Amino acid sequence: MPIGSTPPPRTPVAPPARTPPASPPRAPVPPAGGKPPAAAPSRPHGKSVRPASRPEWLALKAHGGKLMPTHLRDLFKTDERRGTRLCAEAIGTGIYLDYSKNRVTDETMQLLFKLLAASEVTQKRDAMFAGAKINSTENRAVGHVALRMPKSGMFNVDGRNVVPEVHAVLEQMMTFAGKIRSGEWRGNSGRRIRNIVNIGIGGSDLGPVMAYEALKAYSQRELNFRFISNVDGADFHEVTRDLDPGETVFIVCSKTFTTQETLTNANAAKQWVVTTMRDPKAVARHFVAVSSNLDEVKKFGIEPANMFAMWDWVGGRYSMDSAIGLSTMVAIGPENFRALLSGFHAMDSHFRSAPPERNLPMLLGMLAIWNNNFLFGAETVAVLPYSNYLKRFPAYLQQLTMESNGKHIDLEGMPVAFETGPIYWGEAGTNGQHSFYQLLHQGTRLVPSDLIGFCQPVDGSSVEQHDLLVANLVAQGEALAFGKTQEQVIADGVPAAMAPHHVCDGNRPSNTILCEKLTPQTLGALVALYEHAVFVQGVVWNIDSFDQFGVELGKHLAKGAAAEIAAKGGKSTKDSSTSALIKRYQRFRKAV
Ligand code: G6Q
Repeated sequence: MPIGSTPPPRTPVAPPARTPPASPPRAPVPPAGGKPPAAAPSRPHGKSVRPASRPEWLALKAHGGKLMPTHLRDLFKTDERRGTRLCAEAIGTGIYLDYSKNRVTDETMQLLFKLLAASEVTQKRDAMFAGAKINSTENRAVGHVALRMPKSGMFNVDGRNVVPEVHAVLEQMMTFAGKIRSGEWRGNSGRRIRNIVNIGIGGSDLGPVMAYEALKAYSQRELNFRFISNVDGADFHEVTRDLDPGETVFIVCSKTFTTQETLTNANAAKQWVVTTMRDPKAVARHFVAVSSNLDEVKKFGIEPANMFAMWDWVGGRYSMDSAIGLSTMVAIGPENFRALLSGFHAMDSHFRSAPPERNLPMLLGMLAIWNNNFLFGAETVAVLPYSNYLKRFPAYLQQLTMESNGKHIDLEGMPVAFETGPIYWGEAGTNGQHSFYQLLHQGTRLVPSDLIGFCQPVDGSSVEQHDLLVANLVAQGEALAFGKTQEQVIADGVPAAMAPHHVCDGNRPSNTILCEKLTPQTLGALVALYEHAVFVQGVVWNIDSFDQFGVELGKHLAKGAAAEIAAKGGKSTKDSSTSALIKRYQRFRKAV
């Protein structure tokens, strides 16, 4: 069967979307612990309609059903210009999005834009940029966009423009970064600093690690950058085992400065420095902090002058461009860090001004909703960057997307009646091609993919080698969309009996994000693209993308478990499984 013809009837696409029962008016979900429901959070944007009851949502549901049998081969065959029409560029960011390999028609896009309008995405976007407390469950403004505003920018939190404070911290960061990079900042024994170790976890780790890896080619190579996040002592041990504390500065990144893992590792580092250097005063020259909690920072022994402020209106997973990015600035230098911020800001401006049909975050966000809620019920999204420098980008995006939109309760405190945030995962291409791509091409599950690539290499790799990398990227998009028909397989000489094993059905959607070059500016724009796409999805689903109470439950229970492990005997307050595991652990730990 030639490419473009109707797919065989047995096309193994995704299982039908899980459709939760239609939602009659439901009572708000009571909080754990049987306490009476808290008062409904105040909503800054008036009353909302439940998303799945909107006529625009229902129209998309019906349209999705009709489009289900359509193959991308047919869509491309009937519109020769599809590949140049269904794409958009964010001018000034170097980012181009080709979304033509999604199973969408012009009608689909129109219906998605109608849902976007009915969900008041632009109004809520404007409310975010105006400093409204759109994180309503925590009654907080969502101000990461203020972190990259120029000095003349305006972002009011509780009636105060915070942009001057942002720039004051940036100046402080630049002074520190300059001193480390030039060698002016000396360790306690007068030695030059060669190692910078970031201690933090979650939003205080994933952004810095990803940015360092992504922009390594721009970094000052004689400086060593390392990252400690896990409370597993192995992380601290392996990171520090070959370092000289006299040449090492620790950046303790913790917005709250109460996070168990970070404080445990910071204390281990302090003990290591003080013991090895035999001087408690060494802390002053070997530790700086990024936090919003001055009291705890002082208690730890770090001088207030060596603390870089952040604010409660910046969420951890949205903070890589705040002082949490101090290690990034030391690595790539103040000028490159400014370029990173300008990339973020360029995408912010694009998000605020481009019409939906040319607005990259809106397109990416609405297409994710289409695949997730209407066409396939796709449960995951594969992020496939064709750049080895972006190998930590999937992990970074996992937190951004899943911590933001992994919610089942809406802004009214009611369970949602549809799937929300999909599972994000991925790996740098071409490595993934030789492992899990098999499932993408021939598995029973349907996995939409974001293929990310760059037109120019940043390192010393040859043009030929880079051409090969990009050839693989475009070939994968092609293979996912069009597959290989039975006729093609047989024409290649495969015996008819074996042909089914060789057939790739195709019709698997992908976005291709093709950027000019991986520069600090492009990285900023790319991250902001996903930040805003996540925002768009959260608004349409009517959930709070900026809280993370699920994460906090784990933090709380770990404290109780640690107390039971440390206690000698006594009655367990845990369930029989947890308590038996703790007892078994205590028995064997003692034996060791
Ligand atoms: C991010 C989350 C979470 C947070 C970490 C670290 O949005 O809130 O990942 O970043 O728990 O918190 P601290 O920075 O307060 O240590």
